[in-house]
Amino acid sequence: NRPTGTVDQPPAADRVDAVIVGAGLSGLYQLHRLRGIGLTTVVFEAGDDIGGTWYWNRYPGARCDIESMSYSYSFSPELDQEWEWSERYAAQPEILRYVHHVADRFGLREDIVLRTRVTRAVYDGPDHRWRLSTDTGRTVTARFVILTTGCMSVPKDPAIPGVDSFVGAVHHTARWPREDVSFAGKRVAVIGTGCSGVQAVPVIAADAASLTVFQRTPAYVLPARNRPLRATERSAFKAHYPEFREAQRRSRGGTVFAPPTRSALEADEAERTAAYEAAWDEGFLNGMLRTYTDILTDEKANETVAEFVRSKIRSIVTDPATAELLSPRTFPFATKRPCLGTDYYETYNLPHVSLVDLRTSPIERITPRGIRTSDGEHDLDAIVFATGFDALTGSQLAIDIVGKGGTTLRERWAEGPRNHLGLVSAGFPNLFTVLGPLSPSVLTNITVSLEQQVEWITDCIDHLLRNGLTEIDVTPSAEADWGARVAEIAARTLYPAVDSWYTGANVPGKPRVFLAYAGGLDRYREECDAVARGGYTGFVLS
Ligand code: N01
Repeated sequence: NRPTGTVDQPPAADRVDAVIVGAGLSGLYQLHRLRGIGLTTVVFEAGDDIGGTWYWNRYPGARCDIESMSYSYSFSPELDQEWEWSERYAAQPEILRYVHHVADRFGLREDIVLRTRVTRAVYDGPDHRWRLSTDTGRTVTARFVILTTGCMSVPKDPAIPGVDSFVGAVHHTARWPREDVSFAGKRVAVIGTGCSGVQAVPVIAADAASLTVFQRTPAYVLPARNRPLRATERSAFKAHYPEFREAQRRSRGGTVFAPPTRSALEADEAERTAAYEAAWDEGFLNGMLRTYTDILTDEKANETVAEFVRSKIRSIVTDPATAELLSPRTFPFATKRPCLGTDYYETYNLPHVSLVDLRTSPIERITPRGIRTSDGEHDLDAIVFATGFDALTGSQLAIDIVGKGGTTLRERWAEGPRNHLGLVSAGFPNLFTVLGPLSPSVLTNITVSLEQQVEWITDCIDHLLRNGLTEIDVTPSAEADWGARVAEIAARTLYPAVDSWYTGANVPGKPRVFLAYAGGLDRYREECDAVARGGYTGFVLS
């Protein structure tokens, strides 16, 4: 009982029902669901294997900061029962093995075309189809396009002069080679101290002859407390997996915990310290945020956590000057994503590890021998860039997308992204985005968010096909309302005032917009469901 309006063509054809761009966690699930409603679908993947984020980010120490039992698909109870996570926080190789297991188990590979980057997508109005071009010369037309291109998949150019002159090895954490990289006996630099740098630093330090960390802004790093999972623990968890998955779906951010009930400022110092100590010992990304209600909304409340973390840094790092340099003071706790680390601060006590403060000694250029700062030259054998991404909008704008009337997405988003529900932009019909801007995305456990969006998109396409409709577009007013709502919710928090990748401030020239929906995944899901139930309010179906 295939829905009406689908085209029965093999994926090698140049005419399919749907194209999915990107074979990471979102793309694979989107493929599975579109097959479920009978669509012929092809997935184009730029990399030479599937896995997306977990394919590219194979740097030393790469690990998820959401617990493995939570950071996984929930759509298949059988998958939940059969897969065995080995650690509390899974490392990149294990997550990639899981992705491959899912692709095999659900027979997804045959519709995935690797080593093929979608470069251009043009909407043919009269034909109601997208014409896609790729860097291999293959072209295809599709009724529907789903961009599962990742929220952090375009590495940011650190724009430091002289990189090409360096005679040693240069790596970016997000483009790590597949073959082993050994730093044994080498003098290594890491530039950047966000979550990637924080994970890489202790592991590289264990290998290298010397490690110099070039830091512009210190991060708040909480201990991960990673450990192996016991078989008894896993089976006890699995006995209640369905209820846990349901609780995840209903949660604010895709992780399950009891929400706080009091302001940090209502508690006295002893009570607060006890709460923060417990969170520190537990090792949870949201550990501190779940102590009190106002950590992300009140600067004074936030400062109590920030100072607690600084006190921990002072207690771990033996050199007081280094401890002070590592102490974040320029932005409130969690307004940039906090990091989970393993022995991060402890690493600075090692004799062969040093820290360069780029605020006082900026990099002037990279030279053939190393890195020259205003204080002199550091001789090096390898440089690791952990300098982040053009987040949330970068991967969509990397494709030359031309919508109705010849308008490009780059033009439409020149002042910042515009869409309805984070899903579709006006003038770009039948083009959906998963984990894109103005959706909960990066503020959540993305495995839960991506399932919610993929399921909504699939139901929407099914609705169109069953009703003999060809197009879903957005009214400009719905788009404007959604943008205003996302901004208004963000304005109630401390997020928008901070220079971060959440606000686009890390990429020179990028419009400054708070890029995620901060109202919670639970509320977002309700809004999306209400829109669908109401006959797709704000959208134009024809
Ligand atoms: O990138 P970032 P990331 N010269 O943008 C510095 C997720 N993630 O790859 O802050 C010198 O956070 C920059 O300094 P500043 C997670 O959501 C998750 O680390 O701009 N320094 C900053 O210190 C995370 O938030 C996991 O002053 C330069 C760093 O580089 C997101 O990915 C693991 C520079 C970039 O930090 C991004 O993390 C890893 C320059 N020219 C990542 N340019 C887990 O699940 C930038 N910097 C655990």
